[in-house]
Amino acid sequence: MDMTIKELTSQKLGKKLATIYAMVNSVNQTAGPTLFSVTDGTGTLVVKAFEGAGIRAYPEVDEGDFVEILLTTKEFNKMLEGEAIKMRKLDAAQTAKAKERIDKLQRERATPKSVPFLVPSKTLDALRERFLKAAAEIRLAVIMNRPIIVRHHNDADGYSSGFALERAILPLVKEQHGEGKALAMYFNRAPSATPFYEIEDSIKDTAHSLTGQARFAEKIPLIVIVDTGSSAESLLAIQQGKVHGIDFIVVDHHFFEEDVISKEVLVHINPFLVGEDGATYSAGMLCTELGRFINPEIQIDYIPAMAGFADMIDNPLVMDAYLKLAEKKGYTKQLLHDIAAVIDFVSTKLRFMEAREYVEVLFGEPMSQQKKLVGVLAPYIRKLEAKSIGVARAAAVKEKQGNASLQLLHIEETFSRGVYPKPGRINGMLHDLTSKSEKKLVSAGVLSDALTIRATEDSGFHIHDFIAYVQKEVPEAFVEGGGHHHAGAIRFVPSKKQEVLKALREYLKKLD
Ligand SMILES: [Mn+2]
Repeated sequence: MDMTIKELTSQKLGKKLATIYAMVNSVNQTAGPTLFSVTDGTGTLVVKAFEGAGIRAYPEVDEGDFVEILLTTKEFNKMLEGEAIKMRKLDAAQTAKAKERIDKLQRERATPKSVPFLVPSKTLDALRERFLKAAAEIRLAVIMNRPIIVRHHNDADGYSSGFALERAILPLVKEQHGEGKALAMYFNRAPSATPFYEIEDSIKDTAHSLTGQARFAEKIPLIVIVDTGSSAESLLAIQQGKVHGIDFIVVDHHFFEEDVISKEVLVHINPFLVGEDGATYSAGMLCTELGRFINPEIQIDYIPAMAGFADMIDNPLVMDAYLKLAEKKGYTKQLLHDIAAVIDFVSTKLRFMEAREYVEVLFGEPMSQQKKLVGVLAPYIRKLEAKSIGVARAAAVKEKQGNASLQLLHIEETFSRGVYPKPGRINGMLHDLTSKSEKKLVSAGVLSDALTIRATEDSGFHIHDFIAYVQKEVPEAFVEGGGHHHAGAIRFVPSKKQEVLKALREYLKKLD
């Protein structure tokens, strides 16, 4: 009886025989039988064939071939497995027909349903086509047994973005491959230490994938970069991955000077690409909306509000609407702020670990555990924050540059190494406090090879103008950086620190 894999897995075949027509994804020789992983567009099935212990069955059938298999099925480790009675390679004409049918079925299955956004927003409306395309590519990767790697910024918004996609994608992987090992093999989420996709991460991701391909016939992955990736700093790392066949999707909300990324990736989502402001939409908000296109079943409505608070998103109407959704799930504004602080704190401890199960607790699975964790850690974190604020206030140096007030905080001279909060957050908290009484304020946390900067709206400070200025005035400092207009960071050659600070003072004088 001719059957599809979906029919096989949804009905019990018992002792009866069935025939399927499928493409071979991979062939693995074990010490016992040969394992053929096959797909027919409706699903994937591992089919065992036994010729003798460790002897390759059907040696004429290889990866990429189309076959007719007469088989029985049985359950193995909670997963349905086929046992081949007979396998035959299809001829050229049959292969062409089968390929066309499978391609069509896979594309159809990959096409996402167009769901309404959680909140009304013209930014989201302008990005709708990109959301649909990204969701289709991600769904197709799952259907084609392609591993997916999500790389995210290592702060609360970045984690929210990565987790939202994890919640959307994992159930699809489970449906495709069953539980167990597959969940680790076909989906991976990991934080990036830098606020861009760096060449080191790119080389490691690639090396890992090539090993998987050589040893286990894994496919080359689709990498989704979130809460980072839009700026030119990620270009080399993306191009490096593409050399090896990796495809990329970027979901970001940070400003970029020039769009050099779109032409390199399958889909690029960023409010700035459609004339909107990325400071009004965080990556966690965007990824939650994208997650709903990938998998409309997900229940993560509280994430956008938390991610928005974490990134201090300036968009009152949209934030109110997201907060209402979170409140319906039992999350108050205070609790969301506390969760964001706990995620930020934990991210500094986990560093490069994926920590899937721990992150699930952080995000409220279950919510009772999340609340307990916040109850233990949030007071401790607030104490650390209060201490750093006290230390920072005493150590900060203020100077007048033109009409602007410059507040300098020398991080390394003031704080122990690796102290929490991170320099960017300490500088941000100090800035928020000082700006209550000071107009035209620019606050800079100074490190030996970096500045983290916050500025008030009325200061006229613009991180990208400043970067252009210092690049022109002190070219030998090799300044790079980015961020939002009034919040950002730059890095430079350590020996040019004094020249960079001088350029900052001169830039501020010119703002009048
Ligand atoms: Mn962000």
